[in-house]
Amino acid sequence: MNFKPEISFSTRIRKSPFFDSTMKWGVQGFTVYNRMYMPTFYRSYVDDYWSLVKEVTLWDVAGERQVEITGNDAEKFIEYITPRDISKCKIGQCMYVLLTEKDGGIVNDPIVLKLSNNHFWLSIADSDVLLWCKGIASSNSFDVNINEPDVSPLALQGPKAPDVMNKVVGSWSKELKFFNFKETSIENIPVLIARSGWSGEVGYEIYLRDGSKGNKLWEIFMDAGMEYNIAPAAPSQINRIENGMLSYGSDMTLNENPFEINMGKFVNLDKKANFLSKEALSRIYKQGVKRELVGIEIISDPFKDFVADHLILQCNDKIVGKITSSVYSPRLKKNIGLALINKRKENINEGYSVQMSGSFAKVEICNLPFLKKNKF
Ligand code: THG
Repeated sequence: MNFKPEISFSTRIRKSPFFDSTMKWGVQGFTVYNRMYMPTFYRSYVDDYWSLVKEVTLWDVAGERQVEITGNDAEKFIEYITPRDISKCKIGQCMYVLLTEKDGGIVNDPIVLKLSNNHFWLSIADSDVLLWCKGIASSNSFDVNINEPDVSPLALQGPKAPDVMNKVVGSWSKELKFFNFKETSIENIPVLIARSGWSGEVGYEIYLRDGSKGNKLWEIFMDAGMEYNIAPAAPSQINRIENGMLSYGSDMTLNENPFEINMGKFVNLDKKANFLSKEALSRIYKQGVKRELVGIEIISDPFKDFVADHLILQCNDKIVGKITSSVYSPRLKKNIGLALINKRKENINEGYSVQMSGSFAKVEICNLPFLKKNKF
């Protein structure tokens, strides 16, 4: 028998401000992200992917909630929860950071947006950053206010995204640099527009600042995008794995530290500001890590779907790690993935395999990313 269970809807899980529009435009799958339904596909994962890499797509990513930090110690507080040096972040800039616990474990990997000197947003992945931040702030003496504002991101991604954005807000959007943003409005709807997005393609994120206007904003972009063949879509697992972008919960959790997932470049151990994970990360850096995150190719028939299990990796009959994400890439015409494995001596690539549906498939370790990004 082939059961296809559904996620049940209830009042406990939140609906995004774009929910009605996504239903109207034919959403076929949802995940739950920060206690909010978030679309996963419309026509099919592969059809949605081709629209993203060839044309332009609109995504409801309202589940990427904002944690707003204001107050005199706002910057000091953010410095405290991340090992990255954010002192160089200018107003109007975004920065990708890892939030880390006292033992160096990763709590989340948000984008920081600096709105003014005492005003920041953390645009978070799927974990309880609001609670963690409130706990840290109330057990230390930081002069900060922490809350979840009424802000919901939409993503416009794909090679024709600049044309659509140009039509909606004008030509300044073409000059907006990667990871910079501007506050503006679209037909009186307050928004913040950033050049960013979780894909290897060029794109923007539109942070809606009034949840009651979600469906109106969605239709404005759909209307403007018609002549460019815009399609509703969602964060693409295929595209993000091709481009070596990680997903919190899948490829990293509280049990991994930044060095194990090859994100040492986002750790500034000697930054000026004090931070919670300083002692632990300094020790881990000195000792070296025992695991590494690598790209893999799985030599087998094309996967039909995104693989929803952490498959166990073996090397010469010994368990050496797990595949954290894997999918068939229609562009590369092979099964690709990310894996967390025991650190190899001299980057040895022999003898790796994975057990899938009763038989073993050969696994090859490769360099990341699989594809060069087209986004800059
Ligand atoms: N957009 C917004 N919020 C988010 C995400 C997003 N919150 C959750 C999740 N995604 C956070 N994770 C990432 C991971 C990677 C990137 C952005 C958010 C990213 N990385 C760039 C890359 O890999 O090319 C470069 C980062 C850098 O070098 O600074 O963009 O997508 N609003």
